[in-house]
Amino acid sequence: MILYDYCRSSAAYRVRIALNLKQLDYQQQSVNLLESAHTGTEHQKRNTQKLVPVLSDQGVQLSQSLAICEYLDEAYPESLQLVTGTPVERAKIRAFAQAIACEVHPVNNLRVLKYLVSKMGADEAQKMQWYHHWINTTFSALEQQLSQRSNNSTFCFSEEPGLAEVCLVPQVFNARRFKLDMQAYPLLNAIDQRCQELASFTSAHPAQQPDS
Ligand SMILES: N[C@@H](CCC(=O)N[C@@H](CS)C(=O)NCC(=O)O)C(=O)O
Repeated sequence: MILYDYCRSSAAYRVRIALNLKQLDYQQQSVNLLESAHTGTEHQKRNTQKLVPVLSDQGVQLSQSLAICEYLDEAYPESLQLVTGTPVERAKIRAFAQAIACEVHPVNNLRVLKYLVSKMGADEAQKMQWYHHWINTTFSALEQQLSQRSNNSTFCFSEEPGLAEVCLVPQVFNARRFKLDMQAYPLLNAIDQRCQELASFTSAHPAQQPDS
């Protein structure tokens, strides 16, 4: 498997964690977003959306980090499953993951921030305000959701990390990078800290990547 990624891409960070949790071997090929390598013809052949990550497996190139994670669960069912439990439990895990991947991340993505500054005239303070607003909106909801859990599980929904943490940890990394105070979210923060004790997460960290 080849993962086309970039160290600070949080969507690629998700897939690195997923591959590590599932103990699947993969090679990495860097697509440098800061040098706009993702907009070049080579990467466009891999993904017409010109985004990372792309996972190449069995001769096929797959895009969209959540689709890739679900693919890995289906194609490699013998290794740890990222989405587990009853249909209701699985729906809750997916809802948590999608709250981050579909609500926060798209509006805080590099190209959106660039557009805000270059086309809408936002200054640095306004950009930060925008960034924090969208993280706070979803993190408040997720913190509240976790506080209402009937069990007090070690991770979001169970005793093992899975798709929820695959999405949470990179988003917390981004929040800290943009100087958001995580103290307002004690449950999310604690789960992030627990994940940071696991090799699957630490080796996926942006600072540990060959292109960092
Ligand atoms: N929904 C996509 C998002 C992919 C995405 O936005 N990737 C970012 C890096 S985290 C990217 O390639 N950004 C390039 C840009 O914004 O120009 C996924 O989950 O894979």
